[in-house]
Amino acid sequence: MNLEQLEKAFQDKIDQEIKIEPKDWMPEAYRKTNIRQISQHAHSEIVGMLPEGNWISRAPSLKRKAILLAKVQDEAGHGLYLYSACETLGISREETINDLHSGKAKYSSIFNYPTLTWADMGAIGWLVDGAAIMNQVMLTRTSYGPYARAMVRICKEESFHQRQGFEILLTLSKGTAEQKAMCQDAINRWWWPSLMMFGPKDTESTNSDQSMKWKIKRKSNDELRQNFVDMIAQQIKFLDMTLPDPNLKWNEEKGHYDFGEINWEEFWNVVKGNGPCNKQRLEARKKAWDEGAWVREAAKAHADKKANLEKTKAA
Ligand code: FAQ
Repeated sequence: MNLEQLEKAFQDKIDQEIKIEPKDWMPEAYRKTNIRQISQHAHSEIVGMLPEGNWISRAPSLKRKAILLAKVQDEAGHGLYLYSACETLGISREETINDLHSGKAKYSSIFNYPTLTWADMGAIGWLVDGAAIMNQVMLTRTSYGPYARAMVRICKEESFHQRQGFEILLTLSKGTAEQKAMCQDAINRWWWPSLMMFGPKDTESTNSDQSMKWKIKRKSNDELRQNFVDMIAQQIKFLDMTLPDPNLKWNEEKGHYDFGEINWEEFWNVVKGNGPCNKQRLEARKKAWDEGAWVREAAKAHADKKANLEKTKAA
C-alpha cells in the first residue's frame, strides 16, 4: 500500500470505531499528537500530587489524612498508567520526563495555584477532579487503545476523588462561620482556574479539529466546559455557597447556564510558566527525580544481575 492508501485505511478504521493498537500503522502526526497529549496528561497527574501533598501532614484528623494519602497515591498510579501507555508509542519514559523538566512539555495550568487552607482539598476534589472527569470520560473511548484502557480505571478512581472533595466541603459548609467562610473562599479561588482546565476556546484551540477527526477527542473544549458549568451550578445548591460569577444565570432558551468571560490573559500566562507556583512545581519534580536516581540505578542493577543469571543458566 502507498501512503495515501495507508492513511485511508487508518481513517476507515477510526470511523468504524476500531481501536488503533501500538503495532498498527499510524500517521506520524497521530503518533506525535498522542505522545503530546498522553505525556502531558501523565505529567499533570504527577505534578498534581504536589498541591495536595502539601496538606497530608496537616489534615484535620487521622481519617482525613488516610483518605487524602490514598487519593494522592491514586494520582501517582494514574501517572504511571499514562507514562506506560505513552511508551507504547515508541518514546521512553526518561525522554518524556526530560521534556517536562526542560519546560518543553506542558502540564495542566490548574496545578500552578497554591493550596492555602484545608478547604482547598475539598475544592480540588470537587472542582478539579470534577473537571478532570468531565473531560476524561470521553477519553475512555479515545481511538488509541492503550490510552482508552488506562482511562477506564482512572475515571473510576476520579469519581471517588470528586465525592471525597464534595464531602469535605459539605462538612465545612455546615460548620462554624469561620469554616463556612473558608469553604466559600476556596470555591472562589478554584472556580475560574477549574474552567481553564478545558483549554482555550474552540476558536483558539489549535489541536481540536485534527484530534476530533482522529477521535482522540470526542467533545470540544467549550462543550465540555459548558457541561461542567451546568453540573456545578446545580451541585453548589447543596452546599449553600455561591460561584464567583455575577453573570452565571440559567438560560431557558439554550437549556444551559450562561457564564462570564474567562480571564484568558491569566490562562496563557500560567501556561507559559508564569503562574503563582510554576517554578516551585518544576523544582519539586526535578528534586524528586534527582533524589530517586539511586532507586532507578538499583532496580537496573538488579534487573541486569537477574538477566545475567538466566543467561548463565541457559548456557
Ligand atoms: N493547561 O489545542 P488545544 C487531572 C495547551 S489531569 C496547560 O485545545 P488539546 C487529574 C494545549 O496542550 C488534568 N496547557 O489542545 C488530577 C496546547 O498546547 P500544545 C489534565 C493547556 O490538547 C486531579 C494549547 O494549549 N488533563 O486533573 C491547557 O486539543 C486532581 C492549545 O490547546 C488532561 O491532560 C491547560 N489547562 O486540548 C490530578 C486530559 N489547555 O500541547 C491531581 C487530557 C490547553 O499544542 C489532582 N488532555 N493547553 O503545546 C486533553 O484532554 C487535552 O490535551 C486538553 C487540551 C483538553 C487539555
